[in-house]
Amino acid sequence: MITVHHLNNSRSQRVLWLLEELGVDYEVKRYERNKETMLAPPDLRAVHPLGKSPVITDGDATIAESGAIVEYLAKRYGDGRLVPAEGTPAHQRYTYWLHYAEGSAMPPLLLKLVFNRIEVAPMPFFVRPVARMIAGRAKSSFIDPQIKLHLTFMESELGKSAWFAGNDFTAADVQMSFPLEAAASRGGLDAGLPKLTAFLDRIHARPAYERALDRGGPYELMS
Ligand SMILES: N[C@@H](CCC(=O)N[C@@H](CS)C(=O)NCC(=O)O)C(=O)O
Repeated sequence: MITVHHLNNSRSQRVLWLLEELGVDYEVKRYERNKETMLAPPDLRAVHPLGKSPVITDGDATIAESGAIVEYLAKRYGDGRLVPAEGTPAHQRYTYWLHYAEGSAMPPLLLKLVFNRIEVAPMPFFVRPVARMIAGRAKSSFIDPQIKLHLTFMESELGKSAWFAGNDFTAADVQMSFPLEAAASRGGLDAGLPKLTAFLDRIHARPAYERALDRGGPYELMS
């Protein structure tokens, strides 16, 4: 039996979604973020030394890193579904997006989250204006332009085909959902990006996505 070690409001939601798309049985072990630090509880480190979510266990195997989990589940349980045929251009694109989501799209979105939090963090009143100025500069000079660059790129790619790897929905779309949901909650995903907005609407309407929300509990990404 597959166990998904699921942290609330986190990337592991997309693993639940993929399992629902594949129709595979699994159990969910829930972990709650620390309300102040937003970090995962220490017991997640008993599953994997980094203590991050998602991580899954399947028999004797423990698999961390969402791209690796998505690849593992699609290969092992997909029976050819949700992965384009090997050796095709669609498979090349599939591999690209599977890696791009965490390797390229997430870093500026994570920086945005960190600097947003710095702006509102409790600190001595005389430090606050300086901290806010530095955070504001980091966002306006680097982070926001990088996010825009990536969103514009993704928007143009979705102008070429209905889904990221081609005209069929694949596990790469599941992997790509998280950066787009993070962008939507952190600002930056607006009416000027209609293809990305439509992508989110389409995935949110999928019955498997809905079922995964029922299994995972509330899902509200930090802004
Ligand atoms: N690149 C990793 C990132 C894992 C990660 O940072 N997960 C976050 C949840 S979205 C986490 O566990 N945060 C809590 C913590 O770092 O303690 C992946 O895709 O699996």
